Amino acid sequence: MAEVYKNFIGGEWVDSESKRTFENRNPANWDEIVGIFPKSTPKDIEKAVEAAKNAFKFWKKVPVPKRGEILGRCGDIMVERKEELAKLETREMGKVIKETRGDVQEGIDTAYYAFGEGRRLFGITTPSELSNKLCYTVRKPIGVAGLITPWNFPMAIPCWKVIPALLSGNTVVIKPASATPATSAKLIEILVEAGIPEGVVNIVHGAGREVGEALLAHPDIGVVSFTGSSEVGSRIAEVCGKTLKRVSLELGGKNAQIVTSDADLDLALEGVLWGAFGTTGQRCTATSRLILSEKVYDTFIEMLVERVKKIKIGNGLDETVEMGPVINKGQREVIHNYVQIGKDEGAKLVIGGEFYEEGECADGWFYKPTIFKDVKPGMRIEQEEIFGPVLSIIKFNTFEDAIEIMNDTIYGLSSSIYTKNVNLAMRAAEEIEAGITYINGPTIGAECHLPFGGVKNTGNGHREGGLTVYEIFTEIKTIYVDYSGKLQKAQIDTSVEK
Ligand code: UN1
Repeated sequence: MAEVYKNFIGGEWVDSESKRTFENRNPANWDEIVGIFPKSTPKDIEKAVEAAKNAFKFWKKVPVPKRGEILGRCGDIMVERKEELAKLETREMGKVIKETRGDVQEGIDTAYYAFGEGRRLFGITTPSELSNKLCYTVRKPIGVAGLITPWNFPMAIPCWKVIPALLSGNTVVIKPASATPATSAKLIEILVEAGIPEGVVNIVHGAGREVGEALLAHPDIGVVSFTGSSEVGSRIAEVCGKTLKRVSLELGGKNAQIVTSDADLDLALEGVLWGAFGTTGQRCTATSRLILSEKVYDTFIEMLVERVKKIKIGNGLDETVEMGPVINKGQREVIHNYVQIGKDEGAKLVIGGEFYEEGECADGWFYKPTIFKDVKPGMRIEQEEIFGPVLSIIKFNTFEDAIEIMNDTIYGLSSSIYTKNVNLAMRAAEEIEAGITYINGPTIGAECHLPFGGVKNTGNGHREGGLTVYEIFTEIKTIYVDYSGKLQKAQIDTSVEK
């Protein structure tokens, strides 16, 4: 039975003023309706922002460790409800249950990290150039945060944004992806149960074009955080630029794994399988390219294809299934279209490249794990983000070539190298242009207490996660305290008194 959800505005669960609704469905079984949600309008956004603006007046004054305690309790509740949340997430997003447990765990980690950070949130103290004067900085909240989240991590990414925004003392209006709104609604429920006061957190469901735009454009929103495509990100930056809002963007990727000839090939194989086909390739951090040494090219591809043939595909609620469907029909068409482009460009399709016409997998948006070899640098399948289970293999000769292929993209989120040669590993860490480099690990698997984000068109210079996320959600205030009892003039009183 489909559950009916509402918006949460000013401490109350309410319908949209439009009275209209939309539904979301299970991508593994399109007949199954997961939930029914309010189809909101800019008027609902208006109300949510107003509630958040009022709540900001007191929330900003709550001591940070107290805010942290509430967020810690949110982590506790998520621990208790982990299994139920993971199941719901698999139903609405499609990824396999082991992965949705991981997604919820990332939310829990983020909550506990914030709980600890609530007792730090450090500023700096530094000497003054004048005597008897103290200089220090504190972190202040910005105001109302407008958060727009994607469908591929329906729990982790909302947590990455909502939790540090709240710890910092901001109030929040979140618009989750309309493909996966149920998990985010549960997060709000949990925050309320944990003790977040009314108005501090608000959720408005609906389409990006209608409610997302209204949120961005609202003059009372102080900071926007968005994860999604570079195309939408650029539009968001434009809208936010007009009203000089701070905006943090986490956008596309075309991540690659290099495998050198001396690498542990079995390990590299496990890495690329997990990186390329985990989450059905629908991560910003997914391994979309494999840059393979010519010395191991044929052997490694043979090993890879043998293993890919054995990947069990199906409904992610089955514990034995390794790969679920893609999110919806539209996305499957995008993927299939790229496969056609790859063929037309002259890349060699070695496995996959089709969807299921019959059997259980025909009930949802499944796509076979797909590998192209002999992909040449510059081909569209080598350059453009596909966001699906498609891996492009490119051959390299020298290490320098491998790095050049790796870096020749407009994106720069994640990257990986498998090698036993410590010099090559360290050179890769130094020379790869990306926000994240893994040595002997796949391109996926970021931990919540480390900075997350990328260079070039992957974003606009911010980093979520770790301490760096607090740069996004706080303003720094510099405080000078002169306890000399006299007027001291900086830059003017330059003499050193005895
Ligand atoms: C994303 O791909 O949008 O590192 C986020 C990872 C996850 C987060 C990915 N922890 O793959």
